[in-house]
Amino acid sequence: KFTQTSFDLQISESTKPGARFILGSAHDADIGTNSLQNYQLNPNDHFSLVNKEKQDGGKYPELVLKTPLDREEQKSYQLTLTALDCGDPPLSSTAQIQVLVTDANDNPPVFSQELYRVSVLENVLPGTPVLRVMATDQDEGVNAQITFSFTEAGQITQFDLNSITGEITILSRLDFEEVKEYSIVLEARDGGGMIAQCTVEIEVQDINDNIPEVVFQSLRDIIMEDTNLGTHVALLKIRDKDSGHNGEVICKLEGDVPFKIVSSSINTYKLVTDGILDREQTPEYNVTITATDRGKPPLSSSSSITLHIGDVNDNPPVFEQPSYVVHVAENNPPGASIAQVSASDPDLGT
Ligand SMILES: [Ca+2]
Ligand SMILES: [Ca+2]
Ligand SMILES: [Ca+2]
Ligand SMILES: [Ca+2]
Repeated sequence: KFTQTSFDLQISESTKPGARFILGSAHDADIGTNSLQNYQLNPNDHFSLVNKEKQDGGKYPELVLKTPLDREEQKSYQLTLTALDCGDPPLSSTAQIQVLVTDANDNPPVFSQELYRVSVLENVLPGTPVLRVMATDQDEGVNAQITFSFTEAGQITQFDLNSITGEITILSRLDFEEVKEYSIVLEARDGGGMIAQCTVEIEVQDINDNIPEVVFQSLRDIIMEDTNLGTHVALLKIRDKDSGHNGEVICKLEGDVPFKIVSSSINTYKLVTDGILDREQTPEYNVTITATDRGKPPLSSSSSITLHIGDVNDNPPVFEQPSYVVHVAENNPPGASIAQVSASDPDLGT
């Protein structure tokens, strides 16, 4: 008879094969061959039994681990221990051995993906969630408790990571014109110190947040009024820091002026004369160029210059009257004024 009918054993899954565990012995009231001879264990893959003898001849069983345990595969075993005597017929009694496999931290956390990719608009507000990484750990308890962190936390200023949930949020404003993509290495660490890493790639998407600019270059201060048609007056440079359609700019000359713009290379236009200039009629022109990008919605800006028309002597002097009739009395003293004529000239200067 066993002194107890069941045994509870706790064996760590990290226990090496060959390890022995002492079990309680049974008592047999008989003596000789009828007394207790042997212990047996039901056949199983992981455990075997050795019969040990005490100094006083009493026998006791030792449970031996044959092959490694894995709590993640099977966390308990029910074994049956049988004690036999050598009587005829042999008598036996049984006891249950309940083996509970305790956890060892033998599994690192595992991310649901090695690489996470996400894209966000450059104008997302701080606090906006971007992505959530996930990791699992097959162990239990503290050995499966995961905390997340950035591997190079000191260098990451744009994003925040919740160490418990794995959620990444925007910490400060992004700018596509400055950084188009972030590649961040993340770490998951379990309570036993095992680590896994994953990479998060955050692609920043352009939005139309830059107004196109018009800059006048190589401007002539004065354009002579006899300048030939098609003469180059100024150079225009267009700038828009956005990309794609958001940075594609259409230029337009406003109003009815004797000039036109001609595209000369990408984002460069020439302002050329395109009509008759007449200083005497229009001494200066205000030329306004509007640049509009192709974003949705489009952004635009205007820039103006004043062009001064230079004088050319293209007008003869003109008398006020085509002919003058003067009546002069006789016997005038020499030198007396007899009449006044006047002429004017619309040109400038002398
Ligand atoms: Ca673990
Ligand atoms: Ca484990
Ligand atoms: Ca733009
Ligand atoms: Ca932009």
